[in-house]
Amino acid sequence: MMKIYDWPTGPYPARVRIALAEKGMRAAVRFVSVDLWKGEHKKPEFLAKNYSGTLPVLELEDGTFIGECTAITEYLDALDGAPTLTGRTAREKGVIHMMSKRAELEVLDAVSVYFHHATPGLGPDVELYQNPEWGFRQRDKALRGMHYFNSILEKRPFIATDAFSMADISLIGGLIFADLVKLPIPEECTALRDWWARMQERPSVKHRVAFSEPALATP
Ligand SMILES: N[C@@H](CCC(=O)N[C@@H](CS)C(=O)NCC(=O)O)C(=O)O
Repeated sequence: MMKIYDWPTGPYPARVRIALAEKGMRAAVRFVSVDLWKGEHKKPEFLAKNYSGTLPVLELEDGTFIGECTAITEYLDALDGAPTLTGRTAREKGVIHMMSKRAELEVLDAVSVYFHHATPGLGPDVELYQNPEWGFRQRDKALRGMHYFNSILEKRPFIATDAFSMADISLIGGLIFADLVKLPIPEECTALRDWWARMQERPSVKHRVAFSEPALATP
C-alpha cells in the first residue's frame, strides 16, 4: 500500500488529502503522521525521504519517494488513466500547472513565509532563523495575490479552467493557511470570498482532516 507522510491539519498536506478524496482514492493510501510541532520533519530520518524537510511525501510500494504537492497530485491523477485534476489536453495541462504554481507563489508560499518568519511559527526549537521584515513583506504579497485571484474569479468559476482542478486545490491550501494565521480575505474580494465558500462545501475539503483518522490509528 502507498504511504503518505503528513500532518492532518497542515495546509500543504490538505492539498493531497483533497486530491485523494476528489479522485476517490482514499482507501489506496495509509497516512503516517510526522509531528511538525516537534520538528520531526527536520530529523535525518525524515530528510532521507525528502531533502526539503517538508510534508507531505508519498512513498510508493517500490520505495520511491515523491515530495511536492503538485508532483504527488500529478502522480495520483495519472495513476487511474483518467486525469481529472491536472488536465487532459496539452492546453489544460499547461494552464493548470501555471495557475497552480501562481497560487503557490502568490498566496500559499507567501502565507507560509509569513507564518514562519513574522509569527512564532512552529516555535523556537524548530524556527532556527526568523526574519520578520521578510515575513511581513510576504504577508502583503499574499494579500495582493488574493486580489489577483479575485479578478480571475470575476471571469470564471474556477482558477484555471471551467472545471475544478489542481490550481483550485493550491489556492484552497493558501486560504486554509491564511485562516490558520488569521489573515482574512479582504472584504472587497467578493468573487474570491464566494469561491472560497463554495470550495469549503466540497466534501473533499470539508472532511479532509477527519477522513484519515482510522488510518492514522493503524500502526
Ligand atoms: N513546496 C512544498 C511545501 C510543503 C510545506 O511547506 N509543507 C509544510 C507542512 S504544512 C511543512 O512541512 N512545513 C514545515 C517547515 O517548513 O518547517 C510542497 O508543495 O509540498
